[in-house]
Amino acid sequence: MRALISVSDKTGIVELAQALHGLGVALISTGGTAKLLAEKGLPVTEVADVTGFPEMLDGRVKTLHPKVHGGLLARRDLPEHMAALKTHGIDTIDLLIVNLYPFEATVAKAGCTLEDAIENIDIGGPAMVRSAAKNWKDVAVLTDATQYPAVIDELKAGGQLSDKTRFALSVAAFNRISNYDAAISDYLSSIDFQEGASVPRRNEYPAQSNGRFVKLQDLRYGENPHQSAAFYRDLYPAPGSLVTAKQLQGKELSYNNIADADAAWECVKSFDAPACVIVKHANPCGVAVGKDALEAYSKAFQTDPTSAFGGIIALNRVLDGAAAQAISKQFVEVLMAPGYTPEALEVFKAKANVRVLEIALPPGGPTAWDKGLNLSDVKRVGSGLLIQSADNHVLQRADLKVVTKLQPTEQQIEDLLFAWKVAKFVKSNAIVFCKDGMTMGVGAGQMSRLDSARIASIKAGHARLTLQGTAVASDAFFPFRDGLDVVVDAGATCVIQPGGSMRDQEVIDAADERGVVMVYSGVRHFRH
Ligand code: 93A
Repeated sequence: MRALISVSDKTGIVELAQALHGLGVALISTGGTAKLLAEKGLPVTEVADVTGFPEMLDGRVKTLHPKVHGGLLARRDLPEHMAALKTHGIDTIDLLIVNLYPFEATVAKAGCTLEDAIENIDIGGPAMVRSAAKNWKDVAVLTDATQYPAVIDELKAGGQLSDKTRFALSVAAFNRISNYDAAISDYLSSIDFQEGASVPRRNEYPAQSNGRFVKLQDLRYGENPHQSAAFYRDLYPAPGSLVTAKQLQGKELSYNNIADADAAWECVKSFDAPACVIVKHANPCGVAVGKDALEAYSKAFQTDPTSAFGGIIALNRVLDGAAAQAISKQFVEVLMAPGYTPEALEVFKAKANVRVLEIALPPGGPTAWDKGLNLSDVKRVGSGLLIQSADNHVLQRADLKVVTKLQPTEQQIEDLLFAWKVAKFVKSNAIVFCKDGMTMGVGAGQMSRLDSARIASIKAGHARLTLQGTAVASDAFFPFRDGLDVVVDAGATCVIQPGGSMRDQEVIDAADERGVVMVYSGVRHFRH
């Protein structure tokens, strides 16, 4: 039996080589590894003596030779293969022990130059590993020091390795190569290339992350207890995204907690002013801005105190003691904020179950942070995937087009922009009544826009809020005038909607007839 040993990480290699030698295995090795083994008194043949070629190009070409790959790839059960080996004077290699140039560790070091990274891309090692792993029926390949003891034990016990062991080693080898290649591709994708820069500038959040995910945790169960689930994050998460959160206290997050927390966080971080968002079943049931966290929360809570029970609450300001006191009066599942004062943390210490998350807000403010990031939104359908870019459209004041005779007041424009911002985070069909920086009624997730409008006003009634003088946002156009009539009947005096219906004129005429303002956003925000 012949073994080829070529390792960068020499951990445990001497012991392994000694054991193999004791079993009568002949050893072949590359420069550095051969030197170490020879120093330990082991008989070892240099690969250069096997190939008849010196290691060249600074070691870039050491083992890339038919005498190596022929010895690894030949099928022992095919006489033609064995005859070809004989013709070309090639001996079989039955055991391959390789670990690769430390690419991952090299690029993890601060100040790593591009040149250093490139030199640490192993070519010959993975090539041999692939050859051996492909020919697993005849060749065993070891790619990690943790595999050495069991292989030695098995060889000592029976003189050879089982098919099962060789197959498992082959699978592990291909997994290693796949991770290695992904690390190279991820590193190179992260580089913001600049001529002449030896230490490359790296984009912390490269657009390209190979769709790779890192498991954060197994979850107790999925949306329902009979479903299993786990939580993964992107290899390079977007700054300020939920996966970057630190849990300061409370019970373990559940699948539904995480889904709702994401909705609340995405919504609250779209506001500049101090804001609070309360989410239940993936929909905001209260959103408000205020002079501080306390006022924002108090207003958001007023929208729908019934639904807020057991809600997920997100704020875009450091939570202070006063706001914490107010929030602690209600049953809250998850609390999210960019920070907490010691007083606020003290308040929640007494409520050990409340999951308190701290998440840094993304740099650059609500409208800047996700630009240039290739964020995508993924939905599983049957055995397929639907992938789209994230809905990161931010409506500007200048985008508004007034279509009615009546012009909006300054206050109405403010309310309309606020309502539009919220509607983007409400499941379709979304109808959102707002006034003075707070939601007054939210109609979500109905199959008919009319029903969403009716539900929003019913809910306002339950919360004893008057809809007189409110602004309404509709996430998609009104196909008929009836939807507009419902919101105006409820008290709305201005409406924002995308426009674009065949019956736009009918709806504009209705708005003029009812004496309300209507503006077009020109964009739609379906959310399903
Ligand atoms: O530079 S390489 O890509 N070219 C090769 O032909 C080659 N063969 C083995 N790197 C190559 N190796 C790698 O050298 C192995 O994967 C291992 O990591 C390392 C061992 O070198 P040494 O025995 O000289 O320390």
